[in-house]
Amino acid sequence: MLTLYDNAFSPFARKVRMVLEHKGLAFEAIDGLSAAGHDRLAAVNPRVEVPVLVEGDLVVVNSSHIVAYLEHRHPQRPVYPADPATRAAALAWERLADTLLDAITHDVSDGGFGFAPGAMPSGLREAAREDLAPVYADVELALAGREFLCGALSIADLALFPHVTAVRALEISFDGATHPRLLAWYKRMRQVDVCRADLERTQTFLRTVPPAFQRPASIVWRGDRIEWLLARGFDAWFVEEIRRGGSRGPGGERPSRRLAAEANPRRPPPAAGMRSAYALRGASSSSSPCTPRANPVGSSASTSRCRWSA
Ligand SMILES: N[C@@H](CCC(=O)N[C@@H](CS)C(=O)NCC(=O)O)C(=O)O
Repeated sequence: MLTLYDNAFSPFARKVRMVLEHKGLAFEAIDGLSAAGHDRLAAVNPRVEVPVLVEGDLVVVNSSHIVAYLEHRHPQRPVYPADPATRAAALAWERLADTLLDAITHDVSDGGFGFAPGAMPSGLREAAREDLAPVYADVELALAGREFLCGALSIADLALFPHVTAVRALEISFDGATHPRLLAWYKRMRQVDVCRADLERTQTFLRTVPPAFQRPASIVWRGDRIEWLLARGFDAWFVEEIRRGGSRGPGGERPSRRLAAEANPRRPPPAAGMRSAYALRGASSSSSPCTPRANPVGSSASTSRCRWSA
C-alpha cells in the first residue's frame, strides 16, 4: 500500500498526487502539514516537508524523486516522455517549476496567504513580473503546434500547473492576449481529470483552512526561495525577518543561528550533537541495504502553509 504525506496547498505535493492519480494507483493520503499529521510526517522526514511517499519499508522524499520512483515502479500511463531528448526537456520544465516558479510564488505570497496590507517589500512584485516574463515567453514558444509542453501530457505540465493556478491571485500573471497558447494550455489543463480534482481539493482546502495555517507566527524559508530573494536584492528585508522571528528553516531550524541568537540572547545555544533537519530519515532497521537511516527528529505539533492558489 502506498501512503502519501501531502497537503492540498503544496505545489510539490499536488504534483505528486496528480501523478499517482494519473497512473491510477491506490494510495492513502495524510495531510502532513496539519496539526494531526505533523508527528507522523516528522517521523518519516526530519525536514517535516511534504510530499513524502511511503511504500512498506521504503520512504521517498522530494517530489521529483517520488515521481521518478513512481515512473520506474509503475510505468503504466507514463509521465516521462519516451524519447530521451524530450524526456530531458520535460525534466528541465519540472526543475524550473520546482525552483524558480516555486520561489517566486512562495516569496510574493509571503509563504502562502499573502503579506498583510503594506507589508510586502517594495519592488518584490515587480521583480517577480520581470523574472516570470521570460518563463511565460518560453512556455508560449514551447506550445507552438502542441497541446502540452512536451507533446502528450507529461510531468512538465503537471509540475507547472499548480504554480500557474496561483499567479492571477498574486497579480503576477501572464497576459492572455500576448500569450494565447499559454492561456489555451491553462484552460485545457483545467479540464484534465487529475487537474480538475486537484483544483477542487485546493479550493476546498482554502475554504476550510484553519486560521493558524493562514497566520502562522513564522514561515519556512529554504533553498531556492532564499536564493531568489537574495538574487533580487531583498537581503535586508530577509535579515530583518530573521531578527524579528518571522522566519524558520525546514524542521524548525533557524535560517541563521547567529542572527537568531543576537535577536534573543537568552535563548540557549543548540546542544552539541543536536540533530539537524538536514539529517536523513530515521528508523531502527532497514530491509534495504542502501537506504540511509538515522534517528527521527521529534518536534512539537504545529501547522503550516505553503501557497496562494485559486
Ligand atoms: N524539494 C521539496 C520541497 C518540498 C517543500 O518545500 N514542501 C513544503 C510545502 S510546499 C513544506 O512541506 N513545507 C513545510 C512547512 O510549510 O511547514 C520537494 O520537491 O518535495
